[in-house]
Amino acid sequence: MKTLKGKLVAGALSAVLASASIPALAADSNKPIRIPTHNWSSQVVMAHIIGGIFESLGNNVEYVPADSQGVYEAIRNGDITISHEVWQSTFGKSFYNAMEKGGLIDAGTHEASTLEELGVPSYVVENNLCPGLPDWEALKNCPEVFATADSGGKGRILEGPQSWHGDLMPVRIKALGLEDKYVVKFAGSADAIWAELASAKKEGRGIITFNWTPNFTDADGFDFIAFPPYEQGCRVEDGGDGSCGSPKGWLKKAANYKFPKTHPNAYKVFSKLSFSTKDIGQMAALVDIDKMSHEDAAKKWLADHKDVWMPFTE
Ligand code: TMO
Repeated sequence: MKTLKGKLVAGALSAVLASASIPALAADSNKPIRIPTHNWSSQVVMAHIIGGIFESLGNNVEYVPADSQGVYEAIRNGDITISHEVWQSTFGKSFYNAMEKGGLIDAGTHEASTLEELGVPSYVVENNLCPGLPDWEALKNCPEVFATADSGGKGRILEGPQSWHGDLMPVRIKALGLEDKYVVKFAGSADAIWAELASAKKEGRGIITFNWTPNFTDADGFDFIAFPPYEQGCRVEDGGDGSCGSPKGWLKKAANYKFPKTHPNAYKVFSKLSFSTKDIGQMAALVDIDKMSHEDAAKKWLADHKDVWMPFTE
C-alpha cells in the first residue's frame, strides 16, 4: 500500500510530467482541407487516403480537381491546402517557383524515390527488339521497330498528357538529334498509355512510352531508357540544351503556409506522412489492375494497411 508521502510524491511527479509534456494543440478549424486530384491513379487514390486519415481525426475535407502544374499557384494563394505528390522531375520547378513567391511550404518528403522517364516494357529488351537498349543511343538504329500507323514512318514515342511537363520530351528528342527518326505523340490520358502498353504486349510489339516509378508497372517489368544523366541546369528552362534524361528524384509534399496554424493536428499528421515505393505501387494497382474506383481503392488500402498509416497519427 502506498504511503501518503508516496502518493504526494507521485502526484507531484505526474504534475511535473504533465507540464513538461507537449502542450495540447489547439483544435483544428472545421473549414474543409482542400485536397487536389490530378490525372494519374496513385495521386487520386492517395488524395482519398489522406482525406480518409484527416476525417479519422475529425477534420472536414474537400477534393478539388486541379491542373497538376497550376496547383502550386493555387496552394500559394490558399485556394488549395496541400499537394501530396510533388514529383521532382515534372513539378519541382513549379513547386520552387511558388515557394519563392511566398505562401507555399515544403511539408516533407516521402520515403519513395522517383523516376519519370521514357522507357520500354521489359520484353522489348529481353527479346532484343532494339539491340543496345536501354542505352538511348540504341534508338538511332531502330526507329522502325517503334513505328505506328500515324507516325509517318518514324518511331513513335508515346508521351503522357501535355499538361504534365509540356514540351520536355520533344525538346529532348531534338536536342539529342533524334527528331528525324522519332516523333513524340501526347496521350490524352494515363489510361491511353496503359491501353497502348497492353495491346503492344499482346502482340509482342515494340513500344516506347513515358512512365514513372513508383507505379503499378513496377511489378510488370518496365525498363527506363538511360539518357545522358540529369545534371542541374541541363534543361532548357534552366539554361541548358535539354539533352539530358530525367533526375532520379524525390517525392515531396507541399502545403499552404497557413495550414499549420488553421489545422495544427492535421498538419502534424501530414508532415509525418511518408509512403514507400511499395505503398504507392499498391495504390495505383488497385485502380489500374484491379479496376476499383479511386474512392473504393482508398478505403481498401486504409483498411488493409493500418500498420502503415496509423503511426503517422500518433
Ligand atoms: C507526374 N507523373 C507521375 C505522372 O509523372
